[in-house]
Amino acid sequence: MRFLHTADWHIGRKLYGYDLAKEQEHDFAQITKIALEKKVDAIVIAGDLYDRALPNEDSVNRLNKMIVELNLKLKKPILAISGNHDSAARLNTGREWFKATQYFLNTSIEEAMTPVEFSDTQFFLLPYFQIFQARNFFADESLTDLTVAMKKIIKKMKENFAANKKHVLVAHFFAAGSTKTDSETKIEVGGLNAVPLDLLTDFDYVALGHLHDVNALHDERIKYSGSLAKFSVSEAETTKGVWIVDTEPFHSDFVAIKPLNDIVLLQDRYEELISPSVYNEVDNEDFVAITLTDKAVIPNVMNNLREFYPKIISLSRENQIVDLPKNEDIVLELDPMRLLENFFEDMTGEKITEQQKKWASNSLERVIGGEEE
Ligand SMILES: [Mn+2]
Repeated sequence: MRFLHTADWHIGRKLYGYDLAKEQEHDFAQITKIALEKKVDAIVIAGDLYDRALPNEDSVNRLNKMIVELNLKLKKPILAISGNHDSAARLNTGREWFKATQYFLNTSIEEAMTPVEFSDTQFFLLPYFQIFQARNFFADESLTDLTVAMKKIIKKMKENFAANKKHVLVAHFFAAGSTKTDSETKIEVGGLNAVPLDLLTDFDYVALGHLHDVNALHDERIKYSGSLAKFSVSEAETTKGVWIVDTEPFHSDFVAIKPLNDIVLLQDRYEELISPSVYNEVDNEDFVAITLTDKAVIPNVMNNLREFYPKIISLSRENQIVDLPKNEDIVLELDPMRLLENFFEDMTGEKITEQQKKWASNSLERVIGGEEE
């Protein structure tokens, strides 16, 4: 069979305060086109459908429209899992009747043990999970290590392997040896560590979500599709797209999608940046990240540059940050425990104790499920 592998749509995501709704719809339209042109039998979405656990109404409407388009109008089966940004419980609502139209959406470890079968392939849809969920599933209090948990999960999946079928794992985690970009996990507390690749060799293909760069990992059978759109300046030069995977004979092809509005990196002197030969080359709708090479002070530099580049998402000097657009993402990208420690010290003048840290870390573990990358 042939399927399309995508992930990390993050519907509702903002790029440094700019709404990405139009960009995401444009990218989705291309995915739809690729699915039709390549005549895929199914669409795999490897987690992080939404950007947050409580998406706003607009985001819910937009994702629903996309699923309706693929699943109801084009009649493409969908195989999906919840990622760490999604609320598993919320996505799970409707799971039973989604199945009626071949929209398979798993949000728990237990559901992942029963494969979804299509022609020659069994799909094991393993959502993002936290270690306490593995502890509960196996009723094993001693289970504190991700590698051990993954070993047990895969062992249990293999009990359901049909010998005459191909086996595809769909999952949302950080695979060992992968490289991260700035728009990914900054919150490690309570989250999962790296999964060793040698645990995954029993699968014919592993369709991963979580990391946003398709080049985060280079492995013939274990792949990240990367995110739907570019979500940080560090992804400016990456290519977005989807994998088209054939199970027999095995073959995979990356098909690129072209962004509606790209992230443009500019590094130059101020005088150059405000000359027509430079700014005329940049589309007004593109997001621009500027590095100034000047040493002198330039009064009102951000406002002046905005006349030529309306959508500046970052402005820095070669060696130091001068100014940044208002950006709620920046604080969120700091490690939350570090933020708390700093805050505690600022407020009380004392260092936080180990006991307090443990309490805070446990509380955080319970709430961050939907707030990481
Ligand atoms: Mn993600």
